[in-house]
This record gives sequence, C-alpha cells and structure tokens, in this order.
Amino acid sequence: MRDFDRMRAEAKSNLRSKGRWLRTALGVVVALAGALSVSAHVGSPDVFFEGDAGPYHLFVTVRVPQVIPGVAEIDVRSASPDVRSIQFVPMRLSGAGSNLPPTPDLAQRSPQDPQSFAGSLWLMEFGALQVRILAEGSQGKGVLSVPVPAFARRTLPMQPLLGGLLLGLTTFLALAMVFIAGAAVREGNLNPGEQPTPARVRHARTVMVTTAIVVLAILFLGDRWWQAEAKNHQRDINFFKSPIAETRLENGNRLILTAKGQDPHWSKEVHLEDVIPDHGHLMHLFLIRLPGMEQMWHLHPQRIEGGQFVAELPSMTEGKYQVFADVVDKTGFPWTLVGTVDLPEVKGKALQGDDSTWAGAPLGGTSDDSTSAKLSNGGSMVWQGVSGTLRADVPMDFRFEVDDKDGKPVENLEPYMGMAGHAEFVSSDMSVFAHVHPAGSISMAALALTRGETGMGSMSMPMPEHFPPQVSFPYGFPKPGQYRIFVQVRTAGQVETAAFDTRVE
Ligand SMILES: [Cu+2]
Repeated sequence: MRDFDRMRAEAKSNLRSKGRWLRTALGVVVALAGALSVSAHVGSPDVFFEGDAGPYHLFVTVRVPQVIPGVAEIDVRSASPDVRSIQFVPMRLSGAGSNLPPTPDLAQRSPQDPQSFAGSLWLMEFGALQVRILAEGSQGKGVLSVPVPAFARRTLPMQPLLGGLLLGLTTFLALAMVFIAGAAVREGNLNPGEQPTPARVRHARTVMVTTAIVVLAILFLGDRWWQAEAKNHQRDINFFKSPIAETRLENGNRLILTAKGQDPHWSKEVHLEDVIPDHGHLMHLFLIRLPGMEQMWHLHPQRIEGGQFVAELPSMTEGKYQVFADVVDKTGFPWTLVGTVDLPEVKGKALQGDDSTWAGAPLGGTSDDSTSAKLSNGGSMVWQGVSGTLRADVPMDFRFEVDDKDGKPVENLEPYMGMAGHAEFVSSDMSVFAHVHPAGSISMAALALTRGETGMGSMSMPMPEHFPPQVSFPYGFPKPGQYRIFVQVRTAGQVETAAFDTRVE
C-alpha cells in the first residue's frame, strides 16, 4: 500500500473503532468482487503455506488481522541461505485487480536468523486476497502467491482514555458553538465601550437556543450515522462467520445438505450452485461422532438441483455427529459449513472412491498424547520430531512417517486426491477445524486461481506415482486446548487414516 494510504488508514483506525468507512471508499471495488468469501477453516484464520518461489523453497505464515482494514503480519523462512531479499504485496485473488500489483513492501531480515524475513502489510479489503511474495537471491528472482482469506472477526473497542478525550472535546466544541453564536449577535457590531441593548440581549438568547438545537440535532444525526456504520460492520462480521450446515435424512441414508449464512446477505452473495472443485471435489464433508470423536468419515457429496448436496451415507450407528463441510466459492474464498446432525441407525452402502473413514478410542482416554498410531493395514504412522509441550500460535511442520507392519517406511505411498496426504486438525470442543495439505492451510482451489489455472482444483502439476514415506503439513494451532489430528494417506490403493491426540498450551 502507498504511504499515503497507510497514513490515512492509520489516522482513521486511531480515531474510529470501526474503520468501515475506509472500506466504503473501496465499496465499488469490493462490489465488483461479487461474493465476499469466508473463513476457510473454523476458528483458524491464519495462513500457513509452504511452496517454491522460483528456485527458493519458502515457509510462509500470514497472521490475518482481527479487523479489516488491518495489518497482517507476515513471516517468511527460506529453506536455503541464498535468499537476499523478500518483498510482498497484497492483491485480489481473482478478477479485476488480480494482475495489477501495487508497489511491494520490503521484509526485514532477522538479525538472529538470516534465513527469516518478517514484515507487515495493510489488508484493505474483505474477501479472497493473495499475498504475492517476491524472493531475490544468488539464483535470481522467484515469485510465490499465497491465497489469504481476509475478513473481520470483531470490532475493536474504543479505548476509555481516547473516548473520554473525544467526549470532552465534543462537549467543549458544542458549547463554544452556542456561546460564539450568542456573542456574535449580542456584541458583534458594537462600538468600543458600547453596551448591548436589551433587545439585542433577547435576540442573542433566541439565537443561542436555536444554535443549541441545531448542534444537538447534528450530534444526534452523527450518532445515528455512527450506529448505522457499526451495524453494517457487525453485519460484515456475521457475513464471514461460518455458515450453518442444514441437514435432513432422506430414504434412510441420503443426507441432504444446504447452507445458511449467519447474515441474511450471505445466501444472496454466495451460492452453492457455483462453488468450484477443490482437489477434485465440490465438497469435502467430515462427519465426526460426538462427543469423543471415536469415529470420523470424510465423504464427497454430489451437488443436486437448487445448490443442495447429497451424501450417500455408509452404515453408521445411531448418535450425534459434528458436520464440517468445506467448499470454495467462485472467487476462491473457502467456507466451512458447520452444524450437528442426529442420525438414527443408518444402513448404508460401502465406501467408494475417495471416501474414507476411521474408528478408534474416544478423545480424552488414557493416551492423551500419542505419537504412533495403528493403521488398518497392520502398519503404523509415526509423528516425527515432536517433543515437549506444543504451544498455540507457533507455526510448525507436522511430519508423519508411514510404516509397514514390520516398522519399515513404506515405498508405495500413493497420491490421495492428488496429494501425499490430508490432515484435519480438530479441537475437542469443535471450535477449531482445519483441513490442511502438504502445501499448507490454504484451499487448493484458491492456490490454483493464483496460478491462473481455470481447471479449478484439478492438479496440473506432474504427479509422481509414489511419494516418499514422510508427509508434512505446515500449520499452527490457533489456541490452547485438546486436539485430535487425523492424517490420511493412500497406500496399496487403500486410504489409511491415523489419529493423534495432543494437548496444546
Ligand atoms: Cu484434502
């Protein structure tokens, strides 16, 4: 962003708790963007990403601000020591403005770790954005685009001191206005030493009363304007809250899904009719048995008429299930529909295609922290490099090794929906859900959009027949708590799911 914009934005956000009016200036631009997209994941707004900027392999963390416009904190770590400088610039993910980058900002190199770079960036717009990272070093230049879903999560409260100061100044100005008007009428054109006549004094009183009424009216209208802006801002916040997954069961095992926004405008702007495929499917549906997460299904419902989705359920026991359904809207904004469903005993069909399931011990059992998990083929998965207490808000590389039944690393790790693995990070209270891939927490469909791919979600990169036995996911827990991590891979044509429980401080 320009310095001028930044100063303007700083001045504004200092004076006002909402900052929405700046957005109003960008309203036309935002309106052009069409559907404002949402929180990709549930309770996990920061972006963790791993990818190549030309010859440089980078790990990127984007901490999305709580309010928009707001400052995003960006950390970039290079895997090699040959990067000299990192610059970054925010842009729209798709549509107008997605190929007109403003002047980039330079990141600061860390004095302790010369491979780390950090900086901050003003995000001025809601919706599906991208941060373009420009790396330069001894091997030349490289560019990497990171999709960033930008949305406000709260309204910053006015600081009491600032509020008191502004209230005092307002009162002073309002009273001064009344007295200045009175004095002007009473004494404005008197000669030196002349006394105002009683008629002038009476007239001045009338003018003061009138001025007071006008000033109060202005203050009243100002308050109304402020309240209206606050309401609009709250509406924007609600707009970006996870939509509600509404479900009903038909014919014994057909689960029909629709979405309802937490703001009525959501359904007008985001249509399930035009969500785009994300790693091969229009929707990734996760059903997790409550309260202990002792069973999990990862299904891929079909879209039917009216923007509804239908999942043909497998056989499931009676009970309450958490619903998380990932979709990506046409602007590249990822939404997770959230809800619960009470199911009777379901007599369903066998799993097919990319659908998968897992069953095991409930969370909170004896083994609260696990680093090795049994697989259904007799092998196991080992969580590597984890030691000590895990902390919230720390970006990590979650690395897992897939072993065969003799404990040897497998040689036949196959692509599962185009990737080496899929991981779901779920908190015990269901307030955090993140579906993460080796490239990070971004949606793969959004990533395809940054590359100008319109095949939307289909993997255009050459796919190896087999992956190395270790698979890693860049991610950071958003808050302390008890978590279960599901890691899904494919070997010998079969999807294997491992679950790891961990406590985060
Ligand atoms: Cu996935």
